[in-house]
Order: sequence, then structure tokens, then C-alpha cells
Amino acid sequence: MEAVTFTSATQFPTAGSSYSSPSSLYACGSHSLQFFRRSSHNLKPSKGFSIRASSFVDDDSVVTLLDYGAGNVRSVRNAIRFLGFDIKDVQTPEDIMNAKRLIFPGVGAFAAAMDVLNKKGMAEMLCAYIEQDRPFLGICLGLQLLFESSMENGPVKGLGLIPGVVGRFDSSNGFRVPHIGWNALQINKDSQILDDIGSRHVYFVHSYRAMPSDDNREWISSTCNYGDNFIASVRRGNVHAVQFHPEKSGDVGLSILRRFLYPKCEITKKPVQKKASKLAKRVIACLDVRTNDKGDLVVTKGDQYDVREHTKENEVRNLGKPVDLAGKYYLDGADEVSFLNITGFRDFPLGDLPMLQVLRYTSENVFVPLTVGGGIRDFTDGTGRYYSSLEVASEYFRSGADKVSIGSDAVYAAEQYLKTGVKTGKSSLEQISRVYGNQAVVVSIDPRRVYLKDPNDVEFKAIRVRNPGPNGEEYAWFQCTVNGGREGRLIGAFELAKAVEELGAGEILLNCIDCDGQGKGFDIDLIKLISDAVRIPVIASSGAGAVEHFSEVFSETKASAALAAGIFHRKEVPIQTVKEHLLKEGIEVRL
Ligand code: 1PR
Repeated sequence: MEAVTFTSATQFPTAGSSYSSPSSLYACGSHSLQFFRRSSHNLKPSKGFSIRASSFVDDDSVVTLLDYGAGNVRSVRNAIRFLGFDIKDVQTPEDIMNAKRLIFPGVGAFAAAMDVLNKKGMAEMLCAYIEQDRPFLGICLGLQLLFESSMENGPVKGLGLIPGVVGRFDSSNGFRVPHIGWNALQINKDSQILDDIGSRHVYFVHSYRAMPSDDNREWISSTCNYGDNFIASVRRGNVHAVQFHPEKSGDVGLSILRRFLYPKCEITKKPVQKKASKLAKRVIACLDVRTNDKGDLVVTKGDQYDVREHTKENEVRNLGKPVDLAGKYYLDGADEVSFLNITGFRDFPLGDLPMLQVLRYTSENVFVPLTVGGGIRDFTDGTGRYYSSLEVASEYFRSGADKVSIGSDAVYAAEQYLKTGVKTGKSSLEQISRVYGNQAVVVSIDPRRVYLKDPNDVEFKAIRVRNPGPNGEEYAWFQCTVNGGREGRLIGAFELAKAVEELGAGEILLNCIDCDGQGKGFDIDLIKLISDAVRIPVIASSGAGAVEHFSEVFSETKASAALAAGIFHRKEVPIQTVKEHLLKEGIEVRL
């Protein structure tokens, strides 16, 4: 994790916060995963957030959560509640010792987390709790902090319970950092909480990792391969910690949490040794969301960004309700769900409460990463009140987003940076990545092809293209646009991608206006150009119309993920069919 600054704990709403739930937005008041599966298309409003599975309710159904206010732990809370447990937040060091079971979802940067634990007198208590072999589950940074030290902005001293130093992934060997996505594990010993997972993938998002050694061997319950063989989980007695995010790992993640919360679950499968997996290619479902002319928030989808029907009424295409569709795509096997608020550039996102509610409701039942974009920028409202882009993003994170996506504002930041060569630290990109880590910041690029006879006709990176332009032009550059493709800027996608990587973007969502909604395949020239140019993951977007388009983009470019909208909304091809095709073609995916 790269985050360096903590936001105040009081900014984060507590577990029991309830919101009104208009039926037009609400997807599922589920009591169990099975209930969710059965009822997701027949939706009723819930009375609130605190939902339990009745079979698990007893006096022991309380989980103590160590949330020191560094970031979004809403998903962990949602997953715990989804499994039928109530949450008690640690307020004092004594609460740690009084816990029946403690979950520590570390968020933010190593040094800042240790600082808070030390200042609040919790570090010592945490060590005592773990040394007494009491039920503990650390997640992500919650695993790293158990080690002696970390190189993240350091060396910085950790809790020192496990021998070893946490270091950064080496990106010089071609592996993209952060490590974002789904990997299977190599299970080393009877890990109890991992007994169900077999060869299934779990979701990682991190730049630092702990390495196995003779000194920490007795702790290691699984490893994962990403350039290095790093420690994916540890176990000693009742003490567990995982580098991945069970709360974002779909069914398999919920089963891991259930085994920790409910250790008497029957063991169904014994861990098996198997060959190491590669990082799976992700298939992402994208929901372009906007308010239609009747004032309802709907999922829409354009052709080359034109989302209106070509009828006399010229209405906005309505493809369904955002929460319903997100829930459906989760159950269909989407590795991530992205919401793009496509009119966010002209509306004030914090005034867009329905969008925030969409996130809140979705995150109650969708346990894969959620990205939200649209309108993230500094803003002054009608009363003169100034909101920084960080405040806007924080509200999205608090509402359940794991990543935010920045479009127009990233273009302005990159233009400025390329002009002055100075990182001001003030752009939305820099501010948000500094606080939440670069893995939480996606830059969405909306380029349009400009054909050229001669690549030297422009100062931007131009390439020879596979399909010549209308007048036989053999070259093109990819002009960035802002405001939903409405305004072209004097910067190319190549220059933008490299600049935003330097400014702190953790991932690039690479759209293509020419291909959007056409169903004729991704723009391989563009995706190859950008995925070769940067070391952060690139999500290929726009143009998927058949399963072969997905295998083509993964075979011919270095894209880490492929995002599609129309093909799924129009129910032309289910997500699982895309994945089965990829698997058949020898491309690793999460099934
Ligand atoms: O500029 O920070 O407010 O962000 C606005 C965001 O909204 C950007 O991410 C921008 O891409 C998106 N956006 C703006 N206008 C539109 C539009 O369609 N009129 N949607 C729009 C862009 C592109 C993809 C789409 C793929 C796949 N949508 O996300 O889903 O092209 O479609 P396909 O598989 O059907 O081809 P800011």
C-alpha cells in the first residue's frame, strides 16, 4: 500500500448507519448468499443495514473490529454482517483483550498504521492477544504489521511477531506494481480457513509483500506467485492473517471469513498441492450511469458515447437499474464492477446522493471490487463552499467504492505536469493516491483516433495502424478528450498515460470512443501502445462484441483486464461464457 496520510476515523460512518432505501435503487435485502442468489431479481427494500443470517445468531455472534480509521473498511463490515455477525468496534486497548474474535483489516500505509497503534497503546495489547493464541484474522496490512519491519517509506518497525521484512514488489522484471487482481494460492499446510478454496482465486491489491524464509516457515500457510513467491497467508493456532482480501474475493472469500468466524464448520475439502497460478486476467462489467429525462438514475450505454435513442423523443437509453445489474453481474462472475457517472463532469457528485446510495446498496451484497468514476474534481458549490477532490473521493470510498476513476480532471493534471515538469501535489490524482494509495486511483482515458499521413505531422506519439483511415492514412495518434468525449485536448493517450503513472495513478481504464458500443473488437493498436508504455495495470475497454475479442486483446496486448458493457447489458454473451472461452484459449481467469 502506498497511502501515507490518515483521514480521521470520525469521517467513516459506523456499522449501523442506515439510509432510506428507495425501491427504485434497492437490489437485495439478503439474509444469506443463497437467499441473494434466489431473490436478486425480485427486489424489496430493506429496513436497514444490519442483516443477519438467522442460523448463525447466538450470543457469540459478535466480531470485534480493529478499525483505526485509515480508510475504507466498509466491505469488511458488510461481509461480516452478511455472514450474520454483529460488529463491535475497538475503542480502547482493553477492547482488544475482551474480544472473542478480532478482525484487523489493515488499511493505509505501514508507518502510519504503526504510529496509530503505538499512540493508542494498542500495539502492545495486540501482541499480547496474539501471543495468547486468541482468534485473530489480519487482512492485507493486518498481515504485514505482524512482521518485524517494512520498507514502505522505511524501514519502519512492525509488531515483530513474525520474523521477516516486508518489501516492495520488483517491477523491473516486467511485473506490474501494484499487484492487482486474482491469483490462486499454493497451500503449504493445514490452514483451516482456506480449506474450501482448492484452486480458486482470491483478490489481491498491494505493492508490498512479505517473503518466506527459514525463520518464518512455521507460520506460512500459503504462498502466491507474482514474480516472487510471496507469503499469501500465515497461521499459528487460532491466529490467521491473509495478504489478499477475503471480503472482495466473492464466494470463496466469504467462505474463508465464515471458517474464521465459525471455526466448527465441517471441513469439506483438504488442501491440495498444485502448480502455482499466474495472475488471472480480469473481466469487468461496466455500468455507465446517469439520470434520465424522468429523473431516474439508470444504466445506459452509448454508441461512440451517444447514449440517446435515435427516436423522435431522443430519450436516454435505459438498460436497467444500477444496483440490480451490479448484483446480477457479480453472481454471473464479474471480477469487478465499475460504475461511471457519465454526467458527473457537469453535476456536483456530492449532490448526487442516488449515486452514493447505489454504491452503499451494491456493496452490501457484491463482494468483488467496486470502482466508481465521474465528476471527481475540486468543486465550489452555489453557496461558495469548497470541496476538494479528496473529499469527493472520500465520500465515494465511504459509500463502498474500492477504487475511484478520474477522467477529465486527470487530463488537466497531466497537461499541467507536462507543461511545467512540476508535481504540485495538488491535483486530484496526487491528493487521492497520497491518502488512499495509488491502487485506489484509476485514470479513465477517453481517446479518439486522429488519422495521419505522416507520423511527424503531430508532436504526439503516432503509430502505424492496422486499418488505414478513410483516406488511406496509415498512421494515427489518439487524442484525449474531456467531458464525456465532448472536447478534444492537445494531449495524446500515450503522453497522458505516462504522465498520470508518474502522478500516482495505480491503473488505467483505456476506453476508445471510435470503438465504444460498436461490438467490433477492442482497439488493439491503442491498447498495445499504452500497455507497453506503462508499468501499471491497463484495463482494455470499448468494442467487445464476441468472446474472441477478449482472447484477442489478452493475446495481443499486455492488458491486465478487459471491460465491457453492451455485450453484457444486451445479454448477448454471459460473463461465464467469456471466461470459459478464455480458459479454453489457455488464458488464466477466475472461474
Ligand atoms: O470526466 O472524471 O467526469 O469521468 C467521466 C467518466 O464517464 C469517464 O470515465 C468517461 O469514460 C465516462 N463517460 C462519459 N461520457 C460517456 C458516454 O458514454 N457518453 N462513458 C462515458 C464511457 C465508456 C466505457 C464503456 C466502454 C465499453 N463509457 O466505460 O462502458 O466503452 O462499452 P462497450 O463494451 O459497450 O463497447 P469524469
